[in-house]
Amino acid sequence: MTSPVTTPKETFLADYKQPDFLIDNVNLHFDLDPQHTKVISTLSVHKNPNTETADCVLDGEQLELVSVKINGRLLQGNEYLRTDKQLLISAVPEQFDLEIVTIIHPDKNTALEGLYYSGSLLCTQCEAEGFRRITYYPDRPDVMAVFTVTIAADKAAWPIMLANGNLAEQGVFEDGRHWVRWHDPHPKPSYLFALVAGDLYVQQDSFTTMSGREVKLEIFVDHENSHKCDHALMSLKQAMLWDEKTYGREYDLDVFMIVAVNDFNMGAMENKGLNIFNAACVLASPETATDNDYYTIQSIVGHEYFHNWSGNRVTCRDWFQLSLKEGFTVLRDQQFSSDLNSAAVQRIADVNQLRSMQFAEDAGPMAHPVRPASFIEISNFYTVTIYEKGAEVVGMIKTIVGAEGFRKGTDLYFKRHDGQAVTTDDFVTAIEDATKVDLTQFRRWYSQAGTPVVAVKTHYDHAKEVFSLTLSQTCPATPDQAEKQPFHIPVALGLLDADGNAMPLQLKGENLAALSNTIVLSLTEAEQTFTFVNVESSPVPSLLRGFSAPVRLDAIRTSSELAFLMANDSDSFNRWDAGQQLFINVLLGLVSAMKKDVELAVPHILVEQIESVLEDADTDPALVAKMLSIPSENYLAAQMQPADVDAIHRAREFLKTTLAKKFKKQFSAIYQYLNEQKKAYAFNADDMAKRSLKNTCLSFLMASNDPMQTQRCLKQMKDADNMTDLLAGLSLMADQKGPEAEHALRAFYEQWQHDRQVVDKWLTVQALSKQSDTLLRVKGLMKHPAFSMKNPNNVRAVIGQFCRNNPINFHAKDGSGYAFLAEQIIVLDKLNPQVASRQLGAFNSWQQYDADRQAMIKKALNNIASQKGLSPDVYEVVTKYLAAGE
Ligand code: 7ML
Ligand code: ZN
Repeated sequence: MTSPVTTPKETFLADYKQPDFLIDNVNLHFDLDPQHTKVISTLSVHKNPNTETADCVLDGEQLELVSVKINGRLLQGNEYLRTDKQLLISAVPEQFDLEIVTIIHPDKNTALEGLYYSGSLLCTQCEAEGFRRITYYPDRPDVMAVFTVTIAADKAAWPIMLANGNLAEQGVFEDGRHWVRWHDPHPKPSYLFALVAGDLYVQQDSFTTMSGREVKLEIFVDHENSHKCDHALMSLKQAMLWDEKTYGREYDLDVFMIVAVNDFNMGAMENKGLNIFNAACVLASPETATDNDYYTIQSIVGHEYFHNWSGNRVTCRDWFQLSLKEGFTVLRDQQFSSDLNSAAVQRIADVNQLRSMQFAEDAGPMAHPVRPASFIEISNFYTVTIYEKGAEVVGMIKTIVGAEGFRKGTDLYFKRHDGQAVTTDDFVTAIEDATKVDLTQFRRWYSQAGTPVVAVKTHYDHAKEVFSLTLSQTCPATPDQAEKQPFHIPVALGLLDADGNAMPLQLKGENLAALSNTIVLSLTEAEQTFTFVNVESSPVPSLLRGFSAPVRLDAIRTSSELAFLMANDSDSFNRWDAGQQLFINVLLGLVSAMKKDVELAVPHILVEQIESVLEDADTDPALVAKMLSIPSENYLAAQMQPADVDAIHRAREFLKTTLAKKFKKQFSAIYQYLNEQKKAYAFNADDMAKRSLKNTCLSFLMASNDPMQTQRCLKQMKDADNMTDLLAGLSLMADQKGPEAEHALRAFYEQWQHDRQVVDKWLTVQALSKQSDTLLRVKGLMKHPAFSMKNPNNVRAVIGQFCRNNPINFHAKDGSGYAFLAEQIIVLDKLNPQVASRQLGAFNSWQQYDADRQAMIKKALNNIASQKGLSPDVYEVVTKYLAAGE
């Protein structure tokens, strides 16, 4: 393997040092132009009294340097040192004004970091280290300064010019140019800086805060999207109110702005007072956005808004602390969604995502703790571990200290650290100080990677009426950590009697039974026994209720126990979970039956359970839809070593078809009933639940291979007044062969070709088709005028979806999927390293497949690794993947 010219450097948490220079005020002046933007930065700098170094080192990449002045004096070329990443000025005074003029080229910026040109828009993305592509600066989050930003540009081309904070002044020049000045009074790190300019439509609204201040709300979008703003504005107002009620957090500027942009590396960004969103994560109309889109938009708008406190007012000391703001903010957005919609559905979706993505990350070559100890490229650490596991970790703290204690803790955290850049440890300490709960051992969740496995043994003594539960924990080794110390694991538990009723929970040594049907045990040792007394009959334990900890439960439960829990548990999450485990057992059984060449059959016990789920379809349609969803092929693959891609696919199809045929009458009746109830589209939990169950029924009906059902599907598409029903129909059609499917796809494109968000859906539906010629089709789509490799949403819609969510085609026996991905990554890395590196994630679990496939993937990885001039992003991931195979 050849390495890049200079091997990218690894950064270590243990090497953290305070900044040598601090900045009080930043004055930025932009002369905007897509080809050639001039940036004049004036900094008031002073030496950090706590450090020694006298050299002032600033970060800067891909900048043209025009001039450097200290206290108004122009420096000569020999008075500073420049590398491709830094500017070093030696022998500076204790305190000085520094003026730096740089030139940048937004139109050449395909990496979409720093200031870039998107369509006819100029916009920025600075997290984590994009600000250094705008000007030389100490681009680290523990340097917080007050920013004043002046933007000047041609008025006709750039009528709207935005930056953080409040609008201070504006004016026009005589030559047709104009200028605006923004001032943000809250000190902030450079990663929260933002600038947007362009010809945009604005929709306005307002919100009155808990102290009675009126805040102006504005959303800026392309003119063609003017009808897609309502939902985001509504979600924003809901988020503002929710954060006041739930966390006592009030907004702190006169205006809150949201901008939608078409080219964006991530979902969105919480820049102070000026959140920038990927257009796909903020724009919605019933005709163009699905229920899922509406739901996600609400949660992302919430997420970015909540960062105003968890991230902006209190920020991260360094990037190893990323989960300080992200884990906590994800927990906050999950709570928000849960409070506004169905709590059970939200929890199921979160756990599904955690198990399918984060558990895989924890078990793979990129495994890292919630607070990593080192990285090469920080952009690679915006991971499901930092976000999703990070949220689980904060959620466990809440479970351990209780909701009230948690609120006291977060109040203290915000008060104590307002305006500071702090660590995850400071967060935990604030909770400890407010609640007097000792979280010393709990802190291991931040430093140890890997998913703990909790094994369960039970014993019931009939004569003594004693039930004992022995829990033991282990954690598999991860790349940098062979040995693990025991975690503090909160295990929520209930006991059910033979009739499915809750039993009293009295631990030995306690005088009374717990008041609630669920108690939280603290598992802190490698093995621990919990003894319950006065247990009148042999109980069935319901363990880890609500998924109280991000662990794998290794409980040997028979199908009948699972069926019993599925039918009787009062915890709806655990009812769903028991159903999923039953599905998994059945599917793995089918896979081994296939290998032995015995005739396939779906066990009666599952059929019975599905029957009773369908019987009360109208009590909770949302939950019923979740109960009917068969675990994904990817998730099943992770339960099998080596994973047999083809057998898993066939088993899943067999199960679906069998259930579809068995319950055709029921599916048909529920479908019809819900379809007749249909009214004009509205986004609310009730209607969403009904559409979700209706479309689940339709997907089973289509699996019954009855041509009549195809007609039903086509009719649904024809009658649909909303994208949820239309797209559900189209995805089902795209799995089929023949002229009807082709026609449906063509008609859809013709109708929606003017709408980027919808065209991306059209691309995805085709990339996910189970048809065996899908890779060919994907390659064709990449030549379609609607597709550009420079647009991250296009890349994700086609390449990302094909490689991650179409396992039967991506893992084709001939290795064509692997070769395809490698080729695309090589092309992408030259354009946009962050996007390239993310796509590489599709190879994360490469070692779980058979020897032939592993060999082909290894070849693909070596192909990537041997390229000259790889970005640090791709370099880090590809070398870690390859190292795991040695
Ligand atoms: C998570 C974000 C990023 C990266 C957004 C970029 C963000 C960093 C940014 C949950 C909901 C919406 C977006 C994201 C996400 C990966 C995921 N600070 O706010 O975290
Ligand atoms: Zn975030």
